[in-house]
Amino acid sequence: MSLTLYDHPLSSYCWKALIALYDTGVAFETRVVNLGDPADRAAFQAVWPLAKFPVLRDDARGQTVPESTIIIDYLAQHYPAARSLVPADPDAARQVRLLDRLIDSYIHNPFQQIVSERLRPEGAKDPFGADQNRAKVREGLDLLAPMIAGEGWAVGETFTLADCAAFPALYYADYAVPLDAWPQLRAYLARLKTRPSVQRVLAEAEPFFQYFPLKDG
Ligand SMILES: N[C@@H](CCC(=O)N[C@@H](CS)C(=O)NCC(=O)O)C(=O)O
Repeated sequence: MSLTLYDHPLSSYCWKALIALYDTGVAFETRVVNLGDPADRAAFQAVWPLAKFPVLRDDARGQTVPESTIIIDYLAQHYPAARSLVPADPDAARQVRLLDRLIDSYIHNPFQQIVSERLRPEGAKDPFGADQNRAKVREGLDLLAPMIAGEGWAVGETFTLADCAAFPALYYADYAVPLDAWPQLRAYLARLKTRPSVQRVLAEAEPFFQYFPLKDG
């Protein structure tokens, strides 16, 4: 197998890459990384020093590709089945990439900080910081909502990188900042959940969900 994805089934950024792979049918195998195991962490650091997943290894092309957005861009460039994830039209591609950046920067990343705060040990909690990040997520949702006002996917009728980015960000953010105030995003999330690639990612994560720190609110 040429493609290996270093991942973890609960990792929101891995979901983004997995949705792209499942949706396009590009063949790959997964290498689940246990960052809590020093040997496994060291092995992963040898692949990518930051030890952040997902990372895609393409043995056929001799490439190691970190960062979820770059992985999807890479698949779209080099694997014909994945071409539609980034539109050929430059203006449409720019809109897809813009949404991807906005979603990651202003929803997904501050959400991650809320999770990090929850995982801090007693005595090192930072509820003020968590509230600030909740406010950032709200700002991100305010920004995104009018951009996803239609009935289709994030940019037109084709499922793209922007949709791969949107699902994990909205799904997880909903636990920290319920989407009820953004009905168009709630409806979009429901549409995303009908996608078989998304359903597969959710099913694979299910056994691990007990470890998600915000699952009980
Ligand atoms: N910008 C990166 C973010 C990757 C990231 O934050 N991954 C998280 C999992 S969702 C991770 O590896 N966390 C482990 C750690 O930070 O130690 C991407 O888009 O791939």
